Amino acid sequence: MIRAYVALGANLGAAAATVSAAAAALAGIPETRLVVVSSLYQTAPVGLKHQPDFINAVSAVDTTLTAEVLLEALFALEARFGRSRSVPNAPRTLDLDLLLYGETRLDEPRLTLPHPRMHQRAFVLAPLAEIAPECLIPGRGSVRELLEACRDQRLVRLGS
Ligand code: PH2
Ligand code: MG
Ligand code: MG
Repeated sequence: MIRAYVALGANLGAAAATVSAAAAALAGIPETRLVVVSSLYQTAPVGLKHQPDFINAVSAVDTTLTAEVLLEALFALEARFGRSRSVPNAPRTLDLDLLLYGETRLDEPRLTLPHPRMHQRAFVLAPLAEIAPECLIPGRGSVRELLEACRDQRLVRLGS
């Protein structure tokens, strides 16, 4: 079993309902157990500024799938929740990102682990710190310390 962490984000439509439903749907991925889901957070958009706030959360799962097959399952869930891929960072009904897959470090065209920007993003680090306060990001450091460094990014914890 590998412990993996998945980031969930949405900023179109009923974003909170979508993120909650998608988190629950992680339990339906084969060979995968949903361990815990963080609270929902309302977060200022990072990157493209002029778009609605996001709803973000992070889930922990235990899986015997490979990272690549787990990623495929996440893409399939995005599609099920109506995601259409337009330009990078555009508003979306659902974004699921594989953040961590055990301690794996990987740099492939389709998949980089740890997620290459997670250590700079409060919208990932705050929910991750909530469910895994002792978590270390391979090559980057402790989630707690990294979160301290992005205090300026606006976010509000909504409860789960
Ligand atoms: N996702 C992005 C870009 N910017 N900003 C917030 N607050 N939340 C996100 O999930 C997010 C973002 C690209 O996936
Ligand atoms: Mg993303
Ligand atoms: Mg994505």
